[in-house]
Amino acid sequence: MSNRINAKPNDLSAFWMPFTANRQFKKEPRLFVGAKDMHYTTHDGRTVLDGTAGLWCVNAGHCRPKITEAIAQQAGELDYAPAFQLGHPKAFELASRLIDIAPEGMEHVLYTNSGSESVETALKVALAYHRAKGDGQRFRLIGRERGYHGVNFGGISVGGIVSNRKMFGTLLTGVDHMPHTHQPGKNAFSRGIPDHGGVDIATELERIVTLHDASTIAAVIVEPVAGSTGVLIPPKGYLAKLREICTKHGILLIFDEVITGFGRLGAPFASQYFDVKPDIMVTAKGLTNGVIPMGAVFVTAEIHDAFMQGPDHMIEFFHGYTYSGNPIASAAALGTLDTYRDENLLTRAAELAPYWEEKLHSLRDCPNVIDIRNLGLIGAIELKPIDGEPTKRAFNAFLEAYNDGLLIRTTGDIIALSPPLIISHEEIDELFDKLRKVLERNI
Ligand code: PXG
Repeated sequence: MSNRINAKPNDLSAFWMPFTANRQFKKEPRLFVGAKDMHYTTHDGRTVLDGTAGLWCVNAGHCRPKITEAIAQQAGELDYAPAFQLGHPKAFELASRLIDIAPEGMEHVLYTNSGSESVETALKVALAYHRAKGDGQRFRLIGRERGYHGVNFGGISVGGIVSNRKMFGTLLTGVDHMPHTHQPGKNAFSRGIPDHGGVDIATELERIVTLHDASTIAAVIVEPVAGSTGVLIPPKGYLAKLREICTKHGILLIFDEVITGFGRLGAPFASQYFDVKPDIMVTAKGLTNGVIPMGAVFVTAEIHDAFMQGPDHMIEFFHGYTYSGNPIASAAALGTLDTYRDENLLTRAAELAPYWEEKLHSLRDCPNVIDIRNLGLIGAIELKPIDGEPTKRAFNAFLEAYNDGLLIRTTGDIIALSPPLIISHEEIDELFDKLRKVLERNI
């Protein structure tokens, strides 16, 4: 208690920051104090071009009026309504609006507060669906190497990132992993969808099915494009083949569209972009433009209807959150959908993609660049690691870019780019000019 008296507003020590090199950060803090459209303002008064839409979420750009007004209005009208056994109009309106833009076949929406919770919700729906159908022996969940599905126990269990898993014990049992789709030997510097290996890599799922028997497998979960582990674009035919194998064996296919959802590839969802339909779709981030925490899980009528049995007064699915469909989050999401609709943002990435691709791949001649990949308004530049110091080269690039007024993301020695979907051609030029200058310093 006595410490409180000494608490200073600018003391950085109390906040243990997420996924951050805390000691480095606190020696040399980077704080944002404002944002508008494509730019952040830093605590030392500089402007930074947002090359990553925050953390892949601010798809409509920053501080957009329809969203901020919707939030302010809702906060003064109905701040909170209990989520269980009661409701409020905007949560229903939002679900209908979401179904309107969702891939055909998605008919119902469950709300969460983050991508991680959306993943847990999807996995639980999958297990409970099979059980509701009398197929409760289907308990296995299949993920993929280099998959990222958030940080909760289900998500790290099906995820495939060793540093996110190794500290946390036994995780979920009954989980297996498919191989990742990254084949730099064959597909380096592919423009858009890589040509090689898609069907063969997907067919590895058959091997896993043979090992465990299809009758024990509930669901397969993948990101249509793996984002966090460095933008791994699925090679031609991969997702369609996964769909075919899952359908053949009665296994549910879950698409984790936390990054690919809400226009990132040039269609509302990756499912539409690739023309492959999942049974369950996981979203968050762009749902509210990142402004208020919220996620949504989409399911087919078949899945939903399997739960609708027993007496009417009984709860059908024992799952949900205090903040499921929170009024202010729902209002923020509606303001976001209005903005996307009015500015055609859910398809804008398709128009920008050729220019984006050209500019991105023009960095091929920069020092230490060993691969470049892209799809929609996503790009990645893979750098040759510094001998004995993996991740340092990309982290240096991040720091230098930040000092030069450009926000990029790095993972391992990969630079990931995913700007707001409102970016102009001139801002794309500026982004790549700044990045070229950083890379040419041979960091
Ligand atoms: N699934 C996917 C595919 C994600 O990308 C999550 C689930 C979890 O979402 P929450 O809202 O619980 O964080 C994510 C999150 C990065 C980066 O730079 C990516 C994420 C989060 C933070 C940084 O790659 N993805």
